[in-house]
Amino acid sequence: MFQPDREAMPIPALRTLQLRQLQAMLERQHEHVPAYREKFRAAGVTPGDLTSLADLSRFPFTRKADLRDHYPLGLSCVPRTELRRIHASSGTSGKPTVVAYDEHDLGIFEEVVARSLYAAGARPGMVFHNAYGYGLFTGGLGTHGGAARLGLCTVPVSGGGTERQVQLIEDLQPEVIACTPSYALVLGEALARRGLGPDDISLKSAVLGAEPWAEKTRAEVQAALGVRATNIYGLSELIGPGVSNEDVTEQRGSYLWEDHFYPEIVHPETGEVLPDGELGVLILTSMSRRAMPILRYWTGDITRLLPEDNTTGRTMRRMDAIQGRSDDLIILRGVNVYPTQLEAVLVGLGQVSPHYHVVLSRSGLLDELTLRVEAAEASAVLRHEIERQIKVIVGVTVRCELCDPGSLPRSEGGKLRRVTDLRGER
Ligand code: DLL
Repeated sequence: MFQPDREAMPIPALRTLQLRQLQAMLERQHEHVPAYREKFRAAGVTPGDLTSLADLSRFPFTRKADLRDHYPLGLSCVPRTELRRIHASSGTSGKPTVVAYDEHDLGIFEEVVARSLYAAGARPGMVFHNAYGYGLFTGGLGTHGGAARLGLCTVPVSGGGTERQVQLIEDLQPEVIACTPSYALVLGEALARRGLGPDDISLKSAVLGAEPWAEKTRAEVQAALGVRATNIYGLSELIGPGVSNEDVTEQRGSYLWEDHFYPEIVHPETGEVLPDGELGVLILTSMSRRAMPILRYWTGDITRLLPEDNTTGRTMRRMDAIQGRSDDLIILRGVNVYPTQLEAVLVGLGQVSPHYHVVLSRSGLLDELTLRVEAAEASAVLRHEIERQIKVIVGVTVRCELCDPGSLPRSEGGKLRRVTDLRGER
């Protein structure tokens, strides 16, 4: 599903479409969402002030905290009865961030994912091994909907159960696989253990995302699975996966579906809009969504918009791979974790001091999180209880290490770095 009328739209027409959609979105937010009305008032702007795309920089950012403050559906523009799906991702305070879709929004979600899968090399009639997690996470159901729209035959295997996944790849002969890049490496190893090389399986394309990854990983996945791998980017607040995707023939920069998501790059400290080509925080506006359009969302992801020298005929801009984050979000095997979620569990336990430190490392192919905590008594029971509660409450497996009181770093007035990342380049 290549949509030339959209993906190759002449730039002046694309800019006009964006402006019209942004104007309509601001009006709807102003009319239906008191929180946006208040944000506009505080910034001294009204929807009528947007007469050109450049005017958008006068409007306020939306941050994760705004979604949390108006949890669960305070930023929704439509009555509850019009909602057709709700997804959620983890938030800093333990409360998830909720995103709601109406019928129209689910149609957009399918369209942008179908476009992404097509760009990744998927074609109608192919079998699609979907190993993104199904459930509240947008990865599984999001790619599923797009695959149906494109005309793929989906195997909704979800995450985990590596041996079964390998068996299904052998038996059902999928041409396309979607999963996190780190899991693609795990699958590659599992295939090799069974004596299966890239020529023994049918896979041609891998659609990898939900966590940062580097060119080195691309080469490893391609060699292990015999695929061409492309980068899919997205986030729940905007829609889910399918905000952008690389083209399989180019593999350099993901096309941002600019008819639905308006991108800006801003300076991480001043918030000033930076020109194309410069690194900064990616800000995205989901212009066309009806139920919960988000204005200038501060993604925290550091990247740049690439100048338009592409070879595919698309007129939309590409974004570079994500270089890092401007906040303390940890992405552990595709799951978003904030250090404060771990802290909340420790505080709730009451038997340890609130001083803790997170060390991220790599064991073999998978990321590991070691949580170092100060405790007066180093008992194995306490250690296991912390690990168990974090698994149940936060949803990730961590290794806990108890240390002597006073031994962990303390803040020296500035921001305390709670996280040491030893994972290096992938
Ligand atoms: O991870 C949506 C998704 C699902 C994208 C499947 C791609 C594939 P969240 O759980 O809300 O949504 O996490 C969003 O994950 O702000 C980035 O920091 C990170 N992220 C997502 N895709 C990429 C990528 C999904 N391709 C957060 N490269 C984002 C680097 C990524 N980071």
